[in-house]
Amino acid sequence: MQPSCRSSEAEEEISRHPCYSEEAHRFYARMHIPVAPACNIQCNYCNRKFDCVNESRPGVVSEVLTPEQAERKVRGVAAQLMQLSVVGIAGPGDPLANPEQTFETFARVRKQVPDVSLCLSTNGLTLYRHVEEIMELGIRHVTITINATDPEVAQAIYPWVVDEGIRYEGREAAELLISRQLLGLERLAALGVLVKVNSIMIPGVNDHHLPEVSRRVKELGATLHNVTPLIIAPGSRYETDGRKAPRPRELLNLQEQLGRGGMKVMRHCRQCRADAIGLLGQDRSRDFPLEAMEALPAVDQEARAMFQRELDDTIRERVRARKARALREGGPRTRVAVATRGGDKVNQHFGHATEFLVYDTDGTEVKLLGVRKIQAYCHGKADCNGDKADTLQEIISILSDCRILLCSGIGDAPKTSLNQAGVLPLVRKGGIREAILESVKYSSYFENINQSEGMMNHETNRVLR
Ligand code: CLF
Ligand code: SF4
Repeated sequence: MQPSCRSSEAEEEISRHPCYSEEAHRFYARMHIPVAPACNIQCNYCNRKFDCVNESRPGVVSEVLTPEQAERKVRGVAAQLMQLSVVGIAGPGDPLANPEQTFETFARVRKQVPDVSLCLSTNGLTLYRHVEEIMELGIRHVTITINATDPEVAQAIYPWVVDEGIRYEGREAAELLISRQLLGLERLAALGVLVKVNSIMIPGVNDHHLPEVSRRVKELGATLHNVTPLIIAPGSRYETDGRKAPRPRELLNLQEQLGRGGMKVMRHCRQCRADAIGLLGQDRSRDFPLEAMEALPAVDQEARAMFQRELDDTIRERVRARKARALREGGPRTRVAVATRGGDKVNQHFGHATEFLVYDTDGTEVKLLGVRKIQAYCHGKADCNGDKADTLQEIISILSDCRILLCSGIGDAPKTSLNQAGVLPLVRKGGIREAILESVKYSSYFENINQSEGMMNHETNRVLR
């Protein structure tokens, strides 16, 4: 295939993938099917009682499906969820430690719903052995979790790996895993597969090393780098060691550093469950119980195609408009946190939010900087002592670089505390972009009043509300 054909094909494949395209994640949905329970390595942040932490929220347990059940479920979901564009296998263990179940499931899905993209997420230990099957099944998106390319660093993350019945430990385990991950990446990228690399930022272990990881995986052909904050599974080695998640600002700085190195960086990852269904940030898995799938109508391919063509038009128009409004370089920026349940809307109460989307705006353009999980900190000190004031302080420190917080509702106590910390909480509903642009206008107005009348910030907010 000519390189230009390959690149336009890749662009099209990315444009409908909610993880590979920031724009697509507002419109297109993914579905994870938990068919892979076993794992062949040990990560120090993982506890096998729960789902694979590399692509899932820790502390979550998914019910494992057989390939036949998974097929039934995908068919039922595709019949109802027209925006379903990707079916992924990301656990609950490592998909390639369960190759029979994983590839049988993909083959069944490919037959039943040919229009969805197949997506595989793996620790990469045995990836190189499955390149042929991946190509034959037309799996175009593969994620490898690579936390280190230096065995010295990797040793502190992986105590052991098992390959073909042999257990490797220490440096030997680290060297084997890294060499296999890089080999798999290189082979797939050379064949035109869109390889995303996930890395978990572990302060004091690999945070300083991730720019080198980014450089190396880019060199080998990775399309995208997704760095997510360490979230420690209960009962894991890192929990015992007292390791901590990075601060949001540290993660943001690292992502910006990687971006400056020329790598495309994913900033909207939601660390999904291994059985998640819906738009990123939404989990509708409970809306699609396996028992209800039999009674559903067959998948209407024509209706799906028509629906998705309309979505494509909407996305193209948004991208065109965004480019036309390109950020004015050097203009003043305002950072805004948004509480949302998805759907590209401000629609979440402050008290119920488990994450905030954080944007920068110059008053004309709005740019997503990343997702800040606050549930992550619930595994920390604030949650353990059950003290609401501590929890609030934790949230405020996470949002301390934001000028405005948008949510659909907020109580008096957090409102006052946020104001005192210099974060202006505003109650808004509706589209995120519109709400951000409108609120930035308001905030400037009230800042002016503050200056001329010497009013306190929290007073102006009371008037605004
Ligand atoms: Fe799933 Fe992963 Fe495929 Fe996406 S998720 S297997 S690439 S379809 Fe996406 Fe979820 Fe982040 Fe993964 S937001 S955890 S990056
Ligand atoms: Fe756990 Fe996933 Fe690591 Fe396996 S690869 S040990 S399931 S985090």
